[in-house]
Amino acid sequence: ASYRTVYAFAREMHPKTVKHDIHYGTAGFRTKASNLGYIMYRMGLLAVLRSRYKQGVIGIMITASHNPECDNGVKLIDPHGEMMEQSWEELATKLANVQDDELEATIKEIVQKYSIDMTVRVNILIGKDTRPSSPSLAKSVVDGVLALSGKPIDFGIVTTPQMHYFVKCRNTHNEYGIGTEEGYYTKLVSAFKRLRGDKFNNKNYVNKILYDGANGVGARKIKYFKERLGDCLEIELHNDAGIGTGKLNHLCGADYVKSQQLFPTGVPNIPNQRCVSVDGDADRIVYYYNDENNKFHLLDGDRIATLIAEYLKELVLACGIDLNLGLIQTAYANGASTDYITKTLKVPVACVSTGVKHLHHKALEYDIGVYFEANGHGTVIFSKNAKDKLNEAAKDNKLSEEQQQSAEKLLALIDVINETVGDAISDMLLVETILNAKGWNIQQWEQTYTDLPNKLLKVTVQDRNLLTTKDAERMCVTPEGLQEEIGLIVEKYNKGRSFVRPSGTEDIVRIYAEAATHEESEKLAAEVAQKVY
Ligand code: NG1
Ligand code: ZN
Repeated sequence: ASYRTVYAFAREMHPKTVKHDIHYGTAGFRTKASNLGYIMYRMGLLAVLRSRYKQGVIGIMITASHNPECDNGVKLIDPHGEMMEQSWEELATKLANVQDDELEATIKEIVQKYSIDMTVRVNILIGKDTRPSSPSLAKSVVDGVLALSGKPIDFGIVTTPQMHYFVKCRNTHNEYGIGTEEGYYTKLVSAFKRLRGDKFNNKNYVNKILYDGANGVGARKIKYFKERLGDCLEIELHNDAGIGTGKLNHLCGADYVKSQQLFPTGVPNIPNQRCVSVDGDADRIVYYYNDENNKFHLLDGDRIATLIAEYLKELVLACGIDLNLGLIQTAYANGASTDYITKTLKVPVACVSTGVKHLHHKALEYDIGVYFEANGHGTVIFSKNAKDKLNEAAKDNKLSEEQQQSAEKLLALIDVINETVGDAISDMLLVETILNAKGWNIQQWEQTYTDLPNKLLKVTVQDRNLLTTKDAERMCVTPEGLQEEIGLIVEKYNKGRSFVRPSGTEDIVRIYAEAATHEESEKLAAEVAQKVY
């Protein structure tokens, strides 16, 4: 009987409105919000199937992250709090594109293929960002969940990383943390306070930060942190415009700051003042400041990753436990950061394809896996082995006091970190903890290495899928001859490096170039772009 409901609902309330196929990409489905009603409904259906199959709680996040306010999107979250497994992305694409009258048959196919028991009672957690289109899209998701007799649990407006956290908590019987907003704030803030102790300021570190909320959910949620952090860390909030003002991500936010390499609007320009920007769903963060000559300085995801890796390595050494630490980057990582990590920090670096799921997956191979995309999306994950050993060490009276304390510090750091996915606010608390521990201002952090000037371009092509790549997207395979041409161009530049790849989230090809000087990096990017058309 429930299959009948599926079709009736679809036909009457959520009919397919778009003719062309749309794909579940690196960030789920993402397009103009007005085209997404039926997709949301169908993702509600899919979540119930996935939940019954995995016998666990599944999450659905409605957001288009850093994209313009008129866009929206949806992605599914697996029981461990990770992005939905890749094999099911194809099912998502299929279910999204069939005709309304093929929905029931498609569902039956999935049920049969995966031997899904359709009588299992399941909970689906639903969260959304601040976009004006999100409430009605959330209703469509709820209808999808109900059509297959699942139980929707609405978390209202939350950040993407909060959703990942809730899902993980609910699937681990609150062992990871309490699966509520309050539980989330309490876990992160109490660990942060434990690490900071009563030394709010330390040497050159001043406990004040300007925070650009991108006029989105990151602005809303930081208020809960502010209340709880008190004098421990002063967060001055900017870009907190209300819902529907059209200002979301506009001339501000982490994506704007990183891709334009510009100071955002709406944040006061105070020389040498440490600032951060988060993106529209608060899973990315970048640091920056303007110096006394009004020159802009960006400290991006690579910078955050190196700071974290260095500090964790120090602590692991100090507690004398044998844990392997690795750092995972993508081809977009600045060459200078890779050099610094491998040669100076002597931490092994792996390079994987763009998309957080690839980084996360690779990071699981280490006891401590630090992963960041240059754009500021990343986190740290700790293996069970690492956690067990640290818990033992913290209690082991045969160890020196310093060793025990280092283990305790690492355990507290684990609690500041949202291990499920990149989390702008959690990452900020982690960076602030490290800067405080080192007694560093932002300039000292920046001095660890010098970024190579770089340029990111995008070009629109007829069919971006004609471009295929290998070697973690650093080389292109087709069109034939393109890689050789790029190679010849790159050779002409001092410290030149360039690669092209089709975007997984937009209908464009991206071109990245870095070289010894700013002018050269721009010229190199432009020359390579010429070859892509
Ligand atoms: P695409 O559009 O595939 O380049 C972009 C980002 C990714 C990732 C995803 C998901 C760049 C160059 N690419 O992917 O790093 O964050 O969006 O949001 O920043
Ligand atoms: Zn985002």
